[in-house]
Amino acid sequence: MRTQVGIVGAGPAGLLLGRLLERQGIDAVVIERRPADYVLSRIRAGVLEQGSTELIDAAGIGGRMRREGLVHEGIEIAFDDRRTRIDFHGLIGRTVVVYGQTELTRDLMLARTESGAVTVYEAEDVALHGIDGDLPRITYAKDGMAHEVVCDFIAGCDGSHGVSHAMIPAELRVTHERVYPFGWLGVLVDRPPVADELIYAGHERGFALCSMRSATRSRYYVQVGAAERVEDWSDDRFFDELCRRLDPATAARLQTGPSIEKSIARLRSFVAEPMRHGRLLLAGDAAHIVPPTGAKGLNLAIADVAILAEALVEHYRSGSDRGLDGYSERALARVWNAERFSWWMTSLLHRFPGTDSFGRRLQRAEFDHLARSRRAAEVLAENYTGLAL
Ligand code: FAS
Ligand code: PHB
Repeated sequence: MRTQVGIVGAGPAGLLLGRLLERQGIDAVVIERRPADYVLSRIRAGVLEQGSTELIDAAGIGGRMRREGLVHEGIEIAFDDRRTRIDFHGLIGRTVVVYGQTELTRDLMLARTESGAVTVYEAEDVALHGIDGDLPRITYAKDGMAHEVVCDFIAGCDGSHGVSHAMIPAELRVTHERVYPFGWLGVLVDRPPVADELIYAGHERGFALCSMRSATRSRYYVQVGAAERVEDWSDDRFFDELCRRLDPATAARLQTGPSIEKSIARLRSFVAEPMRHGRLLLAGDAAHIVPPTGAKGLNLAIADVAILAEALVEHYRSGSDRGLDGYSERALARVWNAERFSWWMTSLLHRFPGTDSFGRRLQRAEFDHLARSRRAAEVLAENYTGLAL
């Protein structure tokens, strides 16, 4: 098979890149190792930055997001017995949209099916070749047959467990990582959300987050130890712990119910540089990971893809590689800003094992400054709603 851009991975990064290229008449084939249903079954992000929603609109797949997504003008942040609201719209005139990653991925898959663009699911033994030459190739096996896709470029959108990032030569590759000594136990439940907006709670017992997917479906998280196992957490134990980390009025309002999904996400910050080598370009989790505290992971993947699509269109339209040559540096500038913000939100709101009284009082002072200073709140609002793409 021959295509212009071979895309490895049918997560949001790969599918959105394919969509943006298709809209510009550039042919792309997506190669995914899992079945489509499996990709959709993974419960992940829930918040889209304003820039992300505008790009999704521009890609022509924003209809359902605009109908079903929830526009949020702010978030609540609690710290022990104190609470403050960060009014994004009042402070900087921007908002976010609560719309699950699963739904965005579903919209992207449908658009791709309707356009007839080629997506190969359940591809086995996916491998990349010739990225230093002019005609890189993707090989894979399916139904016992060997296949090959000859490309002009390969976009590695295969997430943190993919094969693409390892194709950057070890002597050129620099990685930066911070592993946090805790994870997030998340529960999805078909009950109305406890509040109209998200509540981030930094409590003595640990972090908690009250989020949602719709007016009838809620998403809750509690910080748990790094060694915790999901099978040790019954629904009752989860909701009991969640309520102990919320203020009494909120806890009293919370409607519990049987979990329809329950999982633990380990938290880490990770960046692999550069995001390009030869004809291979990395985007999304294939190049970087952030703790979900700042709701940046999915939005970073979208931002990478916006920059990459622009660079590929420039190459095919004008023959210039200025965008491609600058892709890694431009994408990484935004990645590191998001890494900093996600690390800061995580450091502010989580209970770190071994933190002494001084460390805990520093966290409280950080919260008090945020609650008291309009400028501090504006900085959080600017980062949470996303810098302009
Ligand atoms: P993805 O991992 O979504 O997609 C990569 C795709 O590549 C997958 O479908 C995978 O099957 C495929 N693949 C892997 N190896 C392959 C191979 N060798 N060949 C072919 N295909 C291959 N972000 C937030 O903003 N908020 C959150 O609350 C949040 N929660 C998260 C919880 C968890 C458990 C995880 C893991 C991530 C979470 N994230 C969150 C981050 C997440 O949303 C990612 O940022 C987002 O999925 C990034 O999208 P992609 O880069 O497309 O990577
Ligand atoms: C979610 O709804 O899954 C969610 C929202 C905000 C975050 C992390 C996760 O920061």
